[in-house]
Amino acid sequence: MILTVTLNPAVDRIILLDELKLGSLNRVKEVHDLAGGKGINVAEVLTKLGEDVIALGIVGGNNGRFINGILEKNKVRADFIWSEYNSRQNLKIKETEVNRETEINETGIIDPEDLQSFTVKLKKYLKKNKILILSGSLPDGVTDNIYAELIKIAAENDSKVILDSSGDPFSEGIEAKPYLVKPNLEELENLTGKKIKTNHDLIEASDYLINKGIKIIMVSLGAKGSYIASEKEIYRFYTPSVKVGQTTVGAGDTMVAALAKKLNEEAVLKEMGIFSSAIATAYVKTGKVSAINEEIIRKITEKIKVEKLR
Ligand code: TA6
Repeated sequence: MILTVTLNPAVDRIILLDELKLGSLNRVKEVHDLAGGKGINVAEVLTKLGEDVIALGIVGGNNGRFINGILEKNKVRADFIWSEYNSRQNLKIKETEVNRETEINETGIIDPEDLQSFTVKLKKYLKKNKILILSGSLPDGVTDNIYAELIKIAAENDSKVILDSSGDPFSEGIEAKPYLVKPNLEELENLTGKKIKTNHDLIEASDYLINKGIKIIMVSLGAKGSYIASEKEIYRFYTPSVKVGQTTVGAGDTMVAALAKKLNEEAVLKEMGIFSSAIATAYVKTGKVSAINEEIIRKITEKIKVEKLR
């Protein structure tokens, strides 16, 4: 079974309006509330892909009950630690007239005791489950080295970790040598301190991480496709351009889910890269996980151009 960890889950409140007028009264056209937070989104995609997965993390309050209820309704297995604090709410403001999306993500907060209870539970799950996905930001109440600590615990249990985060939690996590990381371009530039404009820059940046002990790096390049690297092989994928169905927010989570599925199947690097690129493109095209099906994935896969760089 694959484990996902969301230390900072969220109710994603999607607000649609014509155009946001700052400092004025805005009448909302539509509101949708979703269970969110990166690891939770990954668990939803893995469930849709038919994988055995369980969403772990720390939730609380009415927002926590909402998140847990949505997962139950969508038959996504979860086993959360319950905090006294209400889980956060993240806003996604979609301006339909100007085709713009703004994310306003709350910080979130948990109690240090919640983290201790979570770690005890995680250790029990790691005895039998060997793929662990650590995904998303950290709430207040958690230090930036938590991902590094959880990666060390996973290593003691011979579990492979996929890390998808940003900032200090991500850079500190990388020092603990997770098996696979999935930075976007900006996160990769922040890690290496260098601008990335060419395939050569991408190779240099991924080798920087490989030399730190990371086995696989998958970089999402948005509309420019994606890139996957290991010590032995590197591929660049050029995905077909698609009209954005609803949003690009969450495409990275679908890519992580697809990588975990292929890692679990012990697929070769090229297949991991093609499948995860196709899934992320399918998500952008359809706008929701529930609309992704084998036919869409097959059609997109056929149009992906592959460039072998090593
Ligand atoms: O990628 C989409 C998403 O998981 C949304 O659910 C939204 O809640 C956000 O990302 C959370 O990301 P963060 O980095 O704030 O944990």
